[in-house]
Amino acid sequence: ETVALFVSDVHLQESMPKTTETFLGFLQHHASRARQVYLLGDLFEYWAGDDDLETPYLQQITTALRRLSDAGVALFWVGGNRDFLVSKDFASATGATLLDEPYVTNIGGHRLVLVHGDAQCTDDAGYMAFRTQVRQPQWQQQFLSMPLAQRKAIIAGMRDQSRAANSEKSYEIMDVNAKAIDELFDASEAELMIHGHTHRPALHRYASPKGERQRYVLPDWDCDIESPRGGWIAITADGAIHRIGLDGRELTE
Ligand code: LP5
Ligand code: MN
Repeated sequence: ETVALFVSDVHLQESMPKTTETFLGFLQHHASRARQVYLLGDLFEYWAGDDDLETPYLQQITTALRRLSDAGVALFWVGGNRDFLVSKDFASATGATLLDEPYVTNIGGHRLVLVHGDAQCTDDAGYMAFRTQVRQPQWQQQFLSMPLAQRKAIIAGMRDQSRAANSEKSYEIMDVNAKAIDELFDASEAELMIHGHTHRPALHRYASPKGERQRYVLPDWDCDIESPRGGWIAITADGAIHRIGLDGRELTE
C-alpha cells in the first residue's frame, strides 16, 4: 500500500501536450491510490498569479487535482522557484494544503524533511540574490497588481535571462551545497530528505554522527521528446522508499 507519493519539476505548460497527458495519467492511475501526494515545486513551468486559474489549460490541471482530493487523497503543495506565487485560490480550487518549506513530517516510520531544493543551492550567488528579492511580500504584491499579460511578459524576460545566466554557470554551482544540506538535516532532526529542482535524480546516503541520512532527488519531467523522462518517489506502508519511473515500475540500480 502506498502511503505517500512525491513528485516535482513536471514544468507543466500548454506547449508540452505529452508531458501534460502523462502527468494527468499519473494522477489518475498512481496518485489516486496513495493516501498522500506531495507536489514539491515547479509542477508548473511558471505561475503568474492565481488569477491565471481561469485559463482552460490550467483548469484541466486543477480539475484533475480536485478530483483526487475529492476522492480522499490528501494533497500537499510546496512551491518551487517557478511557481512560488501559487496561493489560496489554487488551494481552494484543488483542495491542496499549501505548506511552508522546509516541511517536516513523519511518514512510514521516517522523520522526513521536504523542500523544493533551490534554497539549498547556496553557491549560486546570482540565484540567491534573485530569490531573496522575489520572495519579498512587497515585491510580490507589486508584481501581482500588474495585468496578467504584463506579468507573463515579465516572466518570459526572466526566463530568457535565467537561461542565459545558467549557460555561464558551472555544473557544481547549480547543485545543492553539502553544508546547506547538513544544516537542514540538523535543524529538522530528519533522517530522510526528498527534494527536486536540480534535475539530478539520485539517492545519496551519508553516515553522520546522528546516524545514517538519506537524500532522494526527484527527476524532472519531459515527455515531449524522443526519450521521455520523469518519475516519482513512493513510500509504502512498510516504510520502504521506491523510486518509480514513468512506466510505474521501480527503478533498479
Ligand atoms: O528556472 P531555471 O531552471 O531556468 O533556473 C533556476 C534559477 N532561475 C530562476 C528564474 C526563473 O526561471 C524565472 C521565472 C520565475 C517566475 C516566477 C514568477 C515571477 C515572480 C516575480 C516577482 C515576485 O529561478 C537560476 C538557477 C537555476 O535554477 C539552478 O538552480 O541558477 O537562477 C538564475 O538564473 C538567476 C540569475 O543568476 C539571475 C536572475 C535572472 C533573472 C533576472 C530578472 C530580472 C527582471 C527581468 C525583467 C524583464
Ligand atoms: Mn526548480
